[in-house]
Amino acid sequence: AEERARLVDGMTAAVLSVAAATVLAPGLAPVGRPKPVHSPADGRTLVGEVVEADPEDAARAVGSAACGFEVWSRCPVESRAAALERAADLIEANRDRLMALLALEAGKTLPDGIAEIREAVDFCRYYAAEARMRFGEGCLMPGPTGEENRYRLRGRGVFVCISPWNFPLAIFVGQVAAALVAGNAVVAKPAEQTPLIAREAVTLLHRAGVPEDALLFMPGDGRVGAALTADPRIAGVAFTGSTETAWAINASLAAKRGPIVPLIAETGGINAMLVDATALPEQVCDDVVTSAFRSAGQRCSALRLLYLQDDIADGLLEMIEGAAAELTLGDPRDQATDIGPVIDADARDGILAHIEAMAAADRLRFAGTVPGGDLAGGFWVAPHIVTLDRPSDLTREVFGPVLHVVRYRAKELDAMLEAIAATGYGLTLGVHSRIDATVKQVVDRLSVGNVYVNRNTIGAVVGTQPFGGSGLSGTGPKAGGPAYLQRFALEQVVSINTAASGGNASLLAHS
Ligand code: UN1
Repeated sequence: AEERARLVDGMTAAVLSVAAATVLAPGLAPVGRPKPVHSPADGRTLVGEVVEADPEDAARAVGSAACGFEVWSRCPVESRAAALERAADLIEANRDRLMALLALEAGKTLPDGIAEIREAVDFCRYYAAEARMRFGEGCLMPGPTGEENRYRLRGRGVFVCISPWNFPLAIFVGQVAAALVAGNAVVAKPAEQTPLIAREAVTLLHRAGVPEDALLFMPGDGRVGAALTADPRIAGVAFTGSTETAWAINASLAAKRGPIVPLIAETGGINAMLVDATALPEQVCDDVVTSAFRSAGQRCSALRLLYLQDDIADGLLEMIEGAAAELTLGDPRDQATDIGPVIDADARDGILAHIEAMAAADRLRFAGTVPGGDLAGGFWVAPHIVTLDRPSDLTREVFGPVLHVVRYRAKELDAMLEAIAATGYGLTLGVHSRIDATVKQVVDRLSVGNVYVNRNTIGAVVGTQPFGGSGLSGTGPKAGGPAYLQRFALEQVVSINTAASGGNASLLAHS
């Protein structure tokens, strides 16, 4: 217990006095009143302060970034990639401080914190390697003698990156790193709930060699994001968050500007897992608990709707409830903690309202317990299991540790697949079956971005399991995959009459 207390105190001391200020232009001191940021675990530990941006300052940030773009886009791809690799090294070197911030500001458990830092580092290194292969002088296309045709990728201009609070380091860094290495300048707007971690990432990227005017920082609420995406000078938007916000950004891009710019959106899901009677019960139990309850269900990849074949449903549900009852909710800095708080009071109230509605309809089957004592003022939602008659009873994504269970008979499999397709979402899907034909039938029927067979449905690995969905779940391309950088880039083909030119390939060298 003493060791535990020392660890907790040490982590708190490591980050106190952190400040996140708007960066609208290099060297410009922020104005505005600092706002305190408190830990979601107890609602009162002061993590640091943020000076938020004024939406009216969006134009200035985009203007600074437009100047930054002129220089940054002309840097050889090798120096942009090298800057990302230095940023990866710096993130690793600052691991303890970042872990502490992830626990304190975002309520992340230690295993989730470690995984998130790993993912941020992987994004930097992966996109650096991808950029070296795909950008630069470009590739020669086949063509007649006397002519050189070169296809190349370049930055587009100023990208706006809007990131979520549930991966405040990994997704923030992933979006920004991709946009930067492709040759764009970036105005980054972190989630309102997690500006301090994002500010640390910006500081490390600047220290790694990204010029200050190639990466501007505008913490604040949705009005800041709306002002940025309405600016006619921006060249694209990368967004991860709710489907509703992606919809609004899309509408704003369409309405407010003539030229079409890309929107790279990664949004929500009503993610399902199908379990048939041939599945291995222990494996299913472990994977369901991990997918539905770990990270307090605050992942867009998390499991929401579990389909159990009725022959095995009772036994499995008992096992799952037993395992859920073993989970410890508590201080995210404590090694014994499995699940931390949800992000804020609004999140908690929304999830609890859903649970209450389910309880009123007599659907509640299991409820875990929340911590009290020092943590009573935090934002806690215990794991819950509810049963539904029909999958269509769940019409929206509930972003918390609530598992909805539907039973099906073997002959209803097709109808269940139709029901999953009918949600319109397509992010993650789990299948537990030892019949190959069933797995194939499920995988082929559904247009889901990431399908997991006989395993859990979270924690996609950069470069190995590119991540992202279709339909209401996002536009693609998948983050951490080979198509991602291209969407941040402008394609250009340069056709040269070599006989009438001074040289050939050297014309485009160093671009
Ligand atoms: C998100 O939750 O916003 O696979 C997306 C996973 C994560 C999900 C990130 N990469 O669990």
